[in-house]
Amino acid sequence: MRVDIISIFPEYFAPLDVSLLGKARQRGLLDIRVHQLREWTHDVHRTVDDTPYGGGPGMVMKPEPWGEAIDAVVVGAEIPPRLVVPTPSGRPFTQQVAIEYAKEPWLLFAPARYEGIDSRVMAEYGSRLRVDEVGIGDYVLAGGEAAVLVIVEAVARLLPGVLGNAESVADDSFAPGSMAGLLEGPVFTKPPVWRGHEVPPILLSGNHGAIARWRRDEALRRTAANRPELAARLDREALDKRDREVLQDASFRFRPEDMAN
Ligand code: 6GU
Repeated sequence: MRVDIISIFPEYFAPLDVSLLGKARQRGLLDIRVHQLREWTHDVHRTVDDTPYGGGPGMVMKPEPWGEAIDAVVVGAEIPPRLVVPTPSGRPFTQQVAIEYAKEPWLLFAPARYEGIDSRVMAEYGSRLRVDEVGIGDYVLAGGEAAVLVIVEAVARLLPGVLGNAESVADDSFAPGSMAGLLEGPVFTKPPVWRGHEVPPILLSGNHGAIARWRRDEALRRTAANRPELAARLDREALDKRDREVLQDASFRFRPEDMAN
C-alpha cells in the first residue's frame, strides 16, 4: 500500500519508522511518503493560514497550498488515491473503516492544524477522488497529525504480511466474527504467582472448553462494565443462557422483552 501524508509537521511522523510499521516499510509492504505543505507556498513567510471569513477565533488553512500539494502528489496517477481529511467533525473512524482502507492501494492524508482547511479544498477534490472526513474520537486534538498516526497504524497492521501471527487480526475486539461485539478479557503469562497475585487457576487446568467459557464470561463482564452501549447492541440470537446470566450478574440490564427466552 502507498500512503502519502501532507503536513506542516513532517517530523511528527517519525514513529512510522519504528516497530511494526518500520519493519513493514523496510520489507516493502508499505510505501509511506511524507511531504511538507509549505513547499507549495510562494511567499517569504511560507504562509499556510489566514483569518476565517465571517469572523471567529483561530485561523483557517488557505486552499492554494493544499491544492498545489495534492495536485503534485496525484499528478499522472491512473487510479487516484482515496483522500482522508482528519477532523473531529468527520465520520467516526472505526475498525470497519480500517478494514475498508486496508483494501485501498493508495491513501492520501491531509491533516490540518488551526481550525481546519478551507472547505473548498474538499469540494474541489470531492469531484475528482473519494474524500473522507474522519474523526478518531470525541475529544479535540491540536491537529490531525496524531489522528493520521492512529489511522495508518490501524490500517497497516491489517495488510497481508505485516503481522507475524495471522490470528492476531482475527481475534481483535472489534474484528467482525471473533467474539463478535465483545471486548477482549484479561490476559496472563508466567510466573503463576506475581507479588501474591495468582493467575486464575482455570487457565492452568488444560480444560480447553472451560477456558473458552471463562474467557467469554470475562469478555462479557468487561463489555458490560466498560462499554454498556456495545453490550446493548449484542445480537440476542448469539447469546446463550450462560451469557445472559453473566451479563445480568454484571448488573447489565437488558430490556425486559429480551429476557423472555
Ligand atoms: Cl481527526 N483531528 C483533531 N484535530 N481532533 C480530533 C480528531 C481529529 N479526531 C478526534 N479529535
